[in-house]
Amino acid sequence: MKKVVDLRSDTVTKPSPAMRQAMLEAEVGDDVFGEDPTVNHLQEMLAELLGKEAALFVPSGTMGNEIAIKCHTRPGDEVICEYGCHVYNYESGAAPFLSGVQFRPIKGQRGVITAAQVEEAIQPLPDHFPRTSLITVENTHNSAGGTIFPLSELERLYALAKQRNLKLHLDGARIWNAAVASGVSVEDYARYCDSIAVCFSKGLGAPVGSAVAGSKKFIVEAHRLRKLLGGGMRQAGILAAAARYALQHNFDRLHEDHLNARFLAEELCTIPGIKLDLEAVQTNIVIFDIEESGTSVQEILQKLKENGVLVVPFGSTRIRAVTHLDVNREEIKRAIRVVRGVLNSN
Ligand code: TLP
Repeated sequence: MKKVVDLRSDTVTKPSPAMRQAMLEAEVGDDVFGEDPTVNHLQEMLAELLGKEAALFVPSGTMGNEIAIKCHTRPGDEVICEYGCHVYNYESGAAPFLSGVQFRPIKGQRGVITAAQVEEAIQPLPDHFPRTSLITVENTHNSAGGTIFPLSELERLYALAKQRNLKLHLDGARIWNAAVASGVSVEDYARYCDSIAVCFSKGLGAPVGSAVAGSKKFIVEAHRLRKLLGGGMRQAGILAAAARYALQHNFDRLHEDHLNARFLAEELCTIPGIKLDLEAVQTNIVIFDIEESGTSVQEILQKLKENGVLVVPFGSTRIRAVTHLDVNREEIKRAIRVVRGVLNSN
């Protein structure tokens, strides 16, 4: 029985034997008391890597983003974001629920919103408008297909935020991919935001774990909110050890996933019935449209599954495939053969 090629997300990776060994050997303590040496070390490492004053280990990317939104806003405020972004679409409505804010989504170009667009979306001051207090940016942008937010535009956005007394939060769940693909350091990206959320459990391959980073003041409040949200973990060093291992060993290799995604995308383009924006394939995500095939997404997904390939639906006519460290080039080639076979059989 051949291994299933699981391209549903880079979240599906399993800890390698070496990562498990690092977890086994982790020194631990009670992290709610701030006494877990491995968590503390990871947080210090990360703050330094991102050039921020402090960082906090949290259970998930969603919690990291939501803590940041709650820190930077008051109920009734408005948050400017891009239409397809994660905080607006895929966090179960957490921001309105937990922080009492509403979103003002603006349509970006491959996930990128400009300072000019944001400036127009900032509410005027009179009392009957919601108060704009926060801008969120996603890098890489998941639903745009893993696209990179250009540093120059981020710099302009941050300058605008400062000028208008707004905060800027960066959802950097896949900032690692952006850095490897663009050659811009994570520190340079993080320079132009007040807070950043990063994930260890996506392309870096850790089983669990994310973090937020920012000023010391921000992290003191983030620490309180993590407890409030039920995210205070005890001997979390076992998880932090996996995250630390992921950062040390799986960061530089992300370019392999990018090459695999590029290869996959270029091959998918040659299959009749598939449409794909090759320019959007900048990191490890490939989104393709199957409308012209005359078959439904659900039918294709089912046939792919029967042939050992897993992907996820992304809207009514689109499918997303994500490359990661548990899928090699041979398996990508197998996935391409299966997709070709399924679409040709229609
Ligand atoms: N994204 C998941 C799904 O929720 C869509 C995936 O499979 O890609 N920010 C971004 C940009 C993300 O893509 C995700 C996860 C998160 C935040 C949330 O991370 P977790 O799942 O750890 O809460």
